[in-house]
Amino acid sequence: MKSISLTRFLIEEQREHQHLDADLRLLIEVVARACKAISIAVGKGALGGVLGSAQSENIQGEVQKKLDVLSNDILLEANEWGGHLAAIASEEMDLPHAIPHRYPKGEYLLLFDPLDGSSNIDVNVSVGTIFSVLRCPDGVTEPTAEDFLQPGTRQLAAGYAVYGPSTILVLTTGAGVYSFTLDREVGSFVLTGRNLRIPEETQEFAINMSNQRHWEAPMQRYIGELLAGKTGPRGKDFNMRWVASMVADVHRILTRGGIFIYPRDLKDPSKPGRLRLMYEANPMAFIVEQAGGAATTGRERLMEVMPTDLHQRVPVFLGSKKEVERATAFHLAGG
Ligand code: AFP
Repeated sequence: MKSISLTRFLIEEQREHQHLDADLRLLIEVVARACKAISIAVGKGALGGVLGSAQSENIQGEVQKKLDVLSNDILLEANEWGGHLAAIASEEMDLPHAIPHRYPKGEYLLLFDPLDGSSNIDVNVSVGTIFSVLRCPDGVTEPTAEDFLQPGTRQLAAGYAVYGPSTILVLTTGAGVYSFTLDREVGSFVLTGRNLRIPEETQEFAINMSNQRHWEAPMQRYIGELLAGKTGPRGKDFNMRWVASMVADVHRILTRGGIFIYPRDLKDPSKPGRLRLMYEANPMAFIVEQAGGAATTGRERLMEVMPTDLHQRVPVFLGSKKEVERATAFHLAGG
């Protein structure tokens, strides 16, 4: 069978679907090109001098790795001059990045987590890039943080690249989920998965169990049932996986099902969760829903959360529909 490049796929999508115009197509291609550059940097590891800390902190107060900073720079540099964007927001930057005046501006807003799972870089475990695309509100020429505060339902495209044994780009523009594997020799992303579907049921869960003592009662109840296995109320054994790179955990769920949970944590009541709504939760929720799964905060649909802050955190429950619905029902019942 003839291989289909990302470029060809996008051009054909543009012909068939109204929702993909030339600028959005260009945007996705540029992000994919930046992901190739990040993939090369990640792949060089110690030989590229990219491991270790950058000796700086991001807006979240987290120590930045050299690759966090490099990946952010690669994505900014690739995207600011093409004329397709109105502004860019990144998990690694306090405020949105304005498009320099010397370049034309477009109508899209791009958000990204340039290198998700960065605690895994130095130990040679999969990391990734997550991105989301929104439309700049009408009439806004100099977008500020407020202009990005749109619910996930308004996303026009979302995707991630996972830098694992192979580099895979997963993409949705609201018409199903497609995956592309990087052909390293040719330097091109090739379509390798069409209309990906997450099985509705699963026997696998992903959670950081070390936080268990800080969880709310509904979480304790839900996980308790899974851990009880065959002889418990669920009548079956569950397996557990936790990579600690959301991209890798979500990619596994997209491939073979499962539920991913980062719940609210009473360890620090000021933080309603660990993961960022705009850079991690919303794009992954869009992908998961497009693949037939579900994504909630434990209490409401993730993509309907009205953001109040560019860097806000949320609890995340996503993956196989029936499991997410069960965990959510426990939370709504309050026990
Ligand atoms: P970083 O990109 O800041 O390393 O965070 C990764 C992440 O947000 C997400 O990818 C993981 O699921 C989660 O953190 C892992 O968190 P724990 O270290 O608490 O397990």
